[in-house]
Amino acid sequence: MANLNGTTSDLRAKFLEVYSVLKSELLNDPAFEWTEGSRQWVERMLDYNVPGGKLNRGLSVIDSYRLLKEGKDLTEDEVFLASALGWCIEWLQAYFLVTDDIMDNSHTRRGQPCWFRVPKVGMIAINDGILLRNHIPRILKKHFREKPYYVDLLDLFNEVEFQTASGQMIDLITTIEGEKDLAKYSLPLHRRIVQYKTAYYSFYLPVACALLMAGENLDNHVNVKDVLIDMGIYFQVQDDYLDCFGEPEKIGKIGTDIEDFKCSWLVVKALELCNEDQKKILFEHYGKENPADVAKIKALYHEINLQGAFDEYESKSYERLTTSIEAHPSKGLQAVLKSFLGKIYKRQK
Ligand code: GPP
Ligand code: MG
Ligand code: MG
Ligand code: MG
Repeated sequence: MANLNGTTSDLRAKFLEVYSVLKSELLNDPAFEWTEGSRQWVERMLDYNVPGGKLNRGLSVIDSYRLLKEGKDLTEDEVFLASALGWCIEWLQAYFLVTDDIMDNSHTRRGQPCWFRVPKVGMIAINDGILLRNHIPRILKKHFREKPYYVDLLDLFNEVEFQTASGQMIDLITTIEGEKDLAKYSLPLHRRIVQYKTAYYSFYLPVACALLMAGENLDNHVNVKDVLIDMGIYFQVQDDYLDCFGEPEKIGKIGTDIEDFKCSWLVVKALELCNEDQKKILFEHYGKENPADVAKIKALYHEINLQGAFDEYESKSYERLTTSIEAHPSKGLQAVLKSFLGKIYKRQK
């Protein structure tokens, strides 16, 4: 069998080829009577929203599957199927981001205007989000219908979507409580939000896909799941940090958490570190659209050295995660988890 495992850039190129295949299947889906206009719309919408990110979630399905096979070369067919599952996660992510940007009133994403801000798109973006979501079971049906793990795959995507939407719901309704009393924001509340809105779909889902493809029963991998959820929480704390302290050119988006009154890790930590006078500033200026209010909050964050608090959180998380990973009995799964952690530790985008 030819060596299909080559370099990372090879893998990326192969992965992108699979995107073209899946896109063209969707654009010729016999369940719909396509017109030139509708086909062009969907193609532009997909190219704008699906492939432009870091592709970490998608690529990690192939990576994880290969590590589970303990370095054995993957067949052409295995690479295609793992890539197709990786793309299902990227489609899910595109659906979440298109709709999240409307809900968060965001401006840019992946270095370009959010899809709903593109002229003539506007609220059509909501339906585009629904379409993106509907593409996933169509991809799965076309390529996995005959597999023994098909039902488990469908169930996995359904469960994870439910968890994410529930996390998004608490992310959104928490701001109503926060506006009444900012002091309600706490680390346990933050943890609950980010566990559901981010960790399941970003960290557990790629590995769970690889495990199902490898013929594993997910019920036997609860400890892997726990480590991945813990890693996903750390990843969203980084996202919260970068929302304020990241460079928009690097992260591809302009932060809106302060304006949106979000229960971000930063504001929770700030509540912990502020003296009474500083707390007054926080209560007065948090959650306001006005750039002068936002600037006051950012100045306060610098004053109390939130960056230092984050650095400490980051190294502690790294140590804790490394310890849990090394306690895992399977070397293959240790490698999967280590590779994930290596990709996100001290990330700047
Ligand atoms: C990240 O929150 C969480 C999501 C993108 C999940 C959205 C879920 C839906 C059901 C729509 P975020 O708002 O901090 O992300 P970002 O900073 O990328 O906007
Ligand atoms: Mg959001
Ligand atoms: Mg957002
Ligand atoms: Mg964010």
